[in-house]
Amino acid sequence: MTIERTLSIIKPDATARNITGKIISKFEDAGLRVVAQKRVHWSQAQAEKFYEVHKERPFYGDLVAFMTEAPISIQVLEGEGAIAKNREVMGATNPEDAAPGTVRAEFAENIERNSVHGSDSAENAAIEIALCFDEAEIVG
Ligand code: IDP
Ligand code: MG
Repeated sequence: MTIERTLSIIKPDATARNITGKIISKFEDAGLRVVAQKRVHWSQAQAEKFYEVHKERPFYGDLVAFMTEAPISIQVLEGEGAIAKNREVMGATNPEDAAPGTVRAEFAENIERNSVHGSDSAENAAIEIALCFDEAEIVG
């Protein structure tokens, strides 16, 4: 296993319920370290750009509206196999399919309002991290 970095977002449904810390605890308990973090309120343009890969999907407009309705917490997580490990801690996209103990099983409201984002590949992790953070903001 190699040390990787991945992009994680705590989504508006979760920040609104004040459970940011509970979610971060799950990452830390799994051996992932927060090496960069900020709380921001995305504009429509920022959300559209981040989710550009999904622009042909039927839920794109709703997803952009959801991601801009309240602040989000964006973090870079670092650790051994961080990309897959983060996805494991997050659980399946649809909370009905998410394994017990995962973030989405415990906290997600539904398939859209599912509390967290995580990069799905090394390539996308690099793209998403560069989109959200300057190199100098990643401090270890
Ligand atoms: P992921 O977040 O597990 O990687 P993706 O398929 O990349 O899932 O979808 C991105 C986000 O779009 C999901 O996390 C969720 O918020 C939303 N989403 C995905 N599928 C649906 C759907 O069928 N209906 C509504 N929203 C969806
Ligand atoms: Mg995805």
